[in-house]
Amino acid sequence: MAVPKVAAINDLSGLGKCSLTAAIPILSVCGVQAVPMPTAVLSNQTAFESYTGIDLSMDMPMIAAEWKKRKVSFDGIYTGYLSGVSQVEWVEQFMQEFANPQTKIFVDPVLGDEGVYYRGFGDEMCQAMKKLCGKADVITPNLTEVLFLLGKKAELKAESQNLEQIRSYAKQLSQLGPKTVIITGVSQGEKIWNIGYSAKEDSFFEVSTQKTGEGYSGTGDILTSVICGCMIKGESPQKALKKAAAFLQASIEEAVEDKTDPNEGVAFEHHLSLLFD
Ligand code: PXL
Repeated sequence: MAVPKVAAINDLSGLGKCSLTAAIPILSVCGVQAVPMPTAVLSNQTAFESYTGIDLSMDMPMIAAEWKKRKVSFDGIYTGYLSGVSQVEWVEQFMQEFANPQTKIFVDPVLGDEGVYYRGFGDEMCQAMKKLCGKADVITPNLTEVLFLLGKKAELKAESQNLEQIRSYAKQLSQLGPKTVIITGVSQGEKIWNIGYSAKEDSFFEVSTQKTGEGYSGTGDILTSVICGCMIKGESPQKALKKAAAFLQASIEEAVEDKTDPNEGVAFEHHLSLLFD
């Protein structure tokens, strides 16, 4: 079987082990070719106290035009951090142009965390992202992103919401269009839950892991990258989520042991072998 190709539309951050620096090795180890479309090149992810970077919005159409000439066909399109509304809108056009009926579309609607938007994002970005979610087969928001996308108060703490409530959010989000919604990293007591909903089967699937350490950079990107890699290989969302959560837990545990600065991300490099078949 030929190596499947996934267009990975995300930023390239030097430090922080997020976005493309997580997606490329993870897709590779899953046996999937990452074809990166860098949305921006940054010194480090934006939660560090400062960063510098170059936005690639002007270059992305030129990259896509070259890909068009090569008649590339993608088995998947995977989007993560987009630098603003115009990039989100451009990505929608990219999907129209490059997706065929077999292409699986994964949208990680990167908007914020811990009840607040990431730097530079707000309601306009949320509305654009909501539209992009409508084009996806699979979306993987965290709880803050879920609340923004549903127009609710994002400062609502996960702890104050029961799992039944969060399951109903997953179902509501599927009405935007995606067949599978996976709400990631929901903290409840000593556990972290990932809650999936399959619209086709009208059923939920969930994986919980032990809570360890603080919120680390890139954990959402790692989870979505594993889910994307596994599902492109034909695995079910349920099996993909199980693998992703186990991989993430091992990577987080090592970062906790190493007392890693949460902005630096987790020790996923040492656990990539968990993703081999
Ligand atoms: O992991 C999400 C993410 C991706 N890319 C950049 C970020 C963040 C979160 O802060 O800053 C550049």
